[in-house]
Amino acid sequence: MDTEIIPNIKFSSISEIYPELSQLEQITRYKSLISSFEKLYNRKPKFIARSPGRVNLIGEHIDYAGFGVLPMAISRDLLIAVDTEENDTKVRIANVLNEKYPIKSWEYEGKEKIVEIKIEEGVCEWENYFKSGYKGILQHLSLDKPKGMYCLIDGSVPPGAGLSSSAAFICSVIIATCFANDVKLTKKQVTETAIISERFTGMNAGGMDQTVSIFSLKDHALYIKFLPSLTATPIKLPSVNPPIVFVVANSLITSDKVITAPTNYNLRVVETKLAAYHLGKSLLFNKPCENLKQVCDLYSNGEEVSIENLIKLSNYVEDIYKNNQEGFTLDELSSLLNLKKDEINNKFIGKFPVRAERFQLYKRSKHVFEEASRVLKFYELCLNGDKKENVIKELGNLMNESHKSCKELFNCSCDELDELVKICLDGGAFGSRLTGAGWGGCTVSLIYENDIDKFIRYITEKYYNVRFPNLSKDELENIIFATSPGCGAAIITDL
Ligand code: NG1
Ligand code: MG
Repeated sequence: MDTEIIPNIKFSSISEIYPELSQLEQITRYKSLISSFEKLYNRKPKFIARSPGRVNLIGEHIDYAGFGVLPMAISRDLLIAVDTEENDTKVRIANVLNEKYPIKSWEYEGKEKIVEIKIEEGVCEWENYFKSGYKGILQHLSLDKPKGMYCLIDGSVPPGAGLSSSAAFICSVIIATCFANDVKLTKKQVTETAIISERFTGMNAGGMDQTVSIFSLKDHALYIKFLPSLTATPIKLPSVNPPIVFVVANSLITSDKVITAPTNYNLRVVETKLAAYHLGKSLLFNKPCENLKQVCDLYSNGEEVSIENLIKLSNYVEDIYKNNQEGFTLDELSSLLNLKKDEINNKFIGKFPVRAERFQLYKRSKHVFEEASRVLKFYELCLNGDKKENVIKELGNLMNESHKSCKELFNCSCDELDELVKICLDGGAFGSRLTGAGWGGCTVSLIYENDIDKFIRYITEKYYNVRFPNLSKDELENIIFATSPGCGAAIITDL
């Protein structure tokens, strides 16, 4: 895993990337990207970088606490067609949807600064995603004179839908910049750079999305562990008869995570870390830990924490927060942790702003430990489930418990997602849950492959026709679709 590099794929073998059914459509898409590039820049692209989005099957909001997660890549991806320029260091970016995403360009500003990224609360310019990946990789490479680049982008991962369009974008930028400058990095180096880069957008992100975008193998989900160091293990889903499939359904509630981060995503990261510090402090007789990874360490010396120990941790959470399940104000935290308010700010909040009246330590840490144990159970079922009679039911139950916990303990669902999950279960899904950060975006449901059409018809009738009656058939195909596990990032050459 440490030495693998991003594969180079020839244009003629695009079939290595996409499922059989969509290959013709993809070839048309690539050809149209190339011809738009030629029209726009009056030159030919040298290569295309692509990285996929993902759907998380189970393990929500626990990657940044160091616990394992189990997502899979989807075939929807972000393409960047690139030509390089030896004579300057300027980057020009455009998007095939040029009305929504206007053309931008900037000069390389030297090894120290590289490029300026303006983060204002409430606005996130689209070029920030490009700049974040670009800055991250150039910081890593420290080149004297990066090549100028002409780039045209075409993304098919819906933004703000919990399918990780942001990581797909940033991973593509990183591999494109490496390839443009003749640098080879291992998949692990690219992933680690992408994780750091994404934080330049203002999100205190975990590492799931970048790992799955880079490491996925076709027909395999990915079991990702962060301890003792990042590992990504491809696994087959149980092969049962009739075969199973996952259906992604977009609630059409867009959650712009960068904008809502201070009260949502970044706040959850802070609450999770505060809980870890506090739990560590009490478990270790007053030697606090800085984050949940160290709470894992208490039981495991940096290895994966066993299900038994996760249960112990979860029981401990019940004990310690018996008298406070409603959360702590900053003043209360200050006396609980024996830290001054600005020490709390410096230690846990830092450069990612958060806003909260109360910090929920009980609910967040309980979710984290229980969700982590669900991931281990799901993984075990993928490894040995073929032989088990009730495997699909069991997988489904774990997904349902995960949704309930996201809703009630992590408070990252919303009414529309809850309604959609309920409709998916009424429509015959074995399990259904929100996927990704939540607060909007998509659900993922487990069904039999032969039921796809019937299932999609049911959801359309009960959810989309009621809430969004004017959607066309084409639009619906992008909103609700079945997916099989897709492959990871690639550079397509010989255009
Ligand atoms: P999305 O759905 O892409 O915002 C986010 C984080 C993940 C993970 C999930 C919740 C980023 C890039 N991704 O995903 O690391 O924490 O939420 O499980 O911030
Ligand atoms: Mg994202």
